[in-house]
Amino acid sequence: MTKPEILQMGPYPAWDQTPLDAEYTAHRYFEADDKAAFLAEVGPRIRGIATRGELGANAQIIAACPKLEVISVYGVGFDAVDLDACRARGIRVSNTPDVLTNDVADLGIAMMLAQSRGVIGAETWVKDGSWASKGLYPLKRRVWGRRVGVLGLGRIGFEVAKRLAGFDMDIAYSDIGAKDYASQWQFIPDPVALAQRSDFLFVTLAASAATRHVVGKSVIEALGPEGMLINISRASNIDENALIEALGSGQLGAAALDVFEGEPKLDPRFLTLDNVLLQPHHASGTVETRQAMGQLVRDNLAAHFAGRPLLTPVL
Ligand code: 8YV
Repeated sequence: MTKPEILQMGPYPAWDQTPLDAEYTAHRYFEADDKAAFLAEVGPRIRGIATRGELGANAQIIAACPKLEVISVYGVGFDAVDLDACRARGIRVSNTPDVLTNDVADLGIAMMLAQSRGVIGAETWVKDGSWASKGLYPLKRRVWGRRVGVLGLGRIGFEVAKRLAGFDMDIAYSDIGAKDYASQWQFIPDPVALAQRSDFLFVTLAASAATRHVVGKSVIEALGPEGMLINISRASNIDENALIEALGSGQLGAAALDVFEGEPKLDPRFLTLDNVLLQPHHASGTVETRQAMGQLVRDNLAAHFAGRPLLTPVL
């Protein structure tokens, strides 16, 4: 039997690539120099797309694949997939929820701790000889017991909040409605009010057109000069320009970010700020989670091509 032809939007580890290539003829979009010519050539034969959370599949790519049946996303976020285009053509879409939740939450906590306690600067202090030449490392701010807001109490936000409870933090959250599984935490519907009462604000919202820049100037200013913003969701949830300006002027105390507009080419102003911790979008980046994500990407494709329901459908 001939293998179904799929479009592959980005690289996968070898442990995923080998089994993928065994089942499909994977056309590597990310390796094509002339993407338009590449799409014009292979697009008409494509039945599936294997993509990644941050790469998705836009309307132009979907339109170039008239026989497209399924898009399998390696990631929980599907904001980069044009769902309207998929709906219009009955294209099925899957993602990889659950398997990455705990690792993403872990990194968010690590970022908060690292930034608040100055872990990165402290290591430099040791390695560059400052400890010996200048003496004690400057004092940093406590984490435990302080007030924290979680913006978006979905799977990841819930796991973040659970971990924060272990630090005896005073936890509140915003979401579109109060969650029946979160009665132990204060529900504050308005993100500005949440930021106002928070020392730390985690952004754990699933991104969509509706959540774009939900963290804007007013939320950032409400968090204030002593506050810290931690983003492990998508850059589009935050007005990045307002964030950079507030970090530069001191209107916001600090930030810890795993996601950026236009990543991996981030706004160069980030590199000049000393009150921001920058991470290379790796919150789900453990061997264990990435293996589970890759398996789920293939399992969803296999289910589709065997005529079975998707395991983790988005559409
Ligand atoms: C991945 C992600 O880093 O789950 C998501 O939505 O963005 C991340 O888990 C990414 O999809 C891997 O390319």
